[in-house]
Amino acid sequence: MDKDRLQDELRIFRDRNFLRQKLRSSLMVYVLLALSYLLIVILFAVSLSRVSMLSSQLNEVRNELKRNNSSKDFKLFPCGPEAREWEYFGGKCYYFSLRQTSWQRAKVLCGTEHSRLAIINSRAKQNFIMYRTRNQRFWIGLSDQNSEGVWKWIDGSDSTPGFTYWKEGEPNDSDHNEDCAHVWTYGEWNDVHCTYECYYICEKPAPP
Ligand SMILES: *[C@@H]1O[C@H](CO)[C@@H](O)[C@H](O)[C@H]1NC(C)=O
Ligand SMILES: *[C@@H]1O[C@H](CO)[C@@H](O)[C@H](O)[C@H]1NC(C)=O
Ligand SMILES: *[C@@H]1O[C@H](CO)[C@@H](O)[C@H](O)[C@H]1NC(C)=O
Ligand SMILES: [Ca+2]
Ligand SMILES: [Ca+2]
Repeated sequence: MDKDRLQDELRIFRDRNFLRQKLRSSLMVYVLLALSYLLIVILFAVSLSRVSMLSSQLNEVRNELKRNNSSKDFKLFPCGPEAREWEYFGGKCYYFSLRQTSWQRAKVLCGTEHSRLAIINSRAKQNFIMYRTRNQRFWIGLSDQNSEGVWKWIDGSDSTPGFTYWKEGEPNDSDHNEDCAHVWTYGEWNDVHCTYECYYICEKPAPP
């Protein structure tokens, strides 16, 4: 009887021990699983940050290339690489038209390009324009349409107190009907009918 009980207890003890061992080993497995999971997550995070670092570096190089390119372009084309028909002078950009039209139409056409007919208010600008126009007739932003004999620039400023470069004997208001000004031979200014058709010069500030 006693021996039986002893054996029983021994068996129970063994069972318990076996159970504990089983529990311990499965716990071990879980811990290992958790650890490997953690490792995978860490590896993934590290590789992700590597990739994003690489792509940001790539972006930087690309931006630098773009900057280099555009700065080179801006040295060659200060009015913008997309506006190569505009010529730079003294902080402004000038367009010398290839078509001839009336003064009024020229004014509108400059407006559609976010510019206005050129205002010549210095000898330097006059030199630049006369060199470029080579004795061809080009409208400038000067007229006496509002008040005969009172020549005003297109920005509303009076022309008389400032720089002028009229041809000798001009403005002569021929036929009492010459109210718009263009540059002519040697870049000198002349008044002519506003419906006369000639080239024109647009002017706008250079991009920053
Ligand atoms: C951009 O230009 C600078 C100097 O002009 C040069 O040092 C740099 O290497 C260039 N960068 C690239 C990406 O070409
Ligand atoms: C830089 O300019 C060169 C040629 O001028 C062109 O081939 C290249 O695609 C440009 N790069 C960028 C990033 O605009
Ligand atoms: C007046 O100016 C016009 C040009 O606009 C010219 O053809 C004409 O000969 C000039 N008239 C006189 C009298 O100078
Ligand atoms: Ca006139
Ligand atoms: Ca005239």
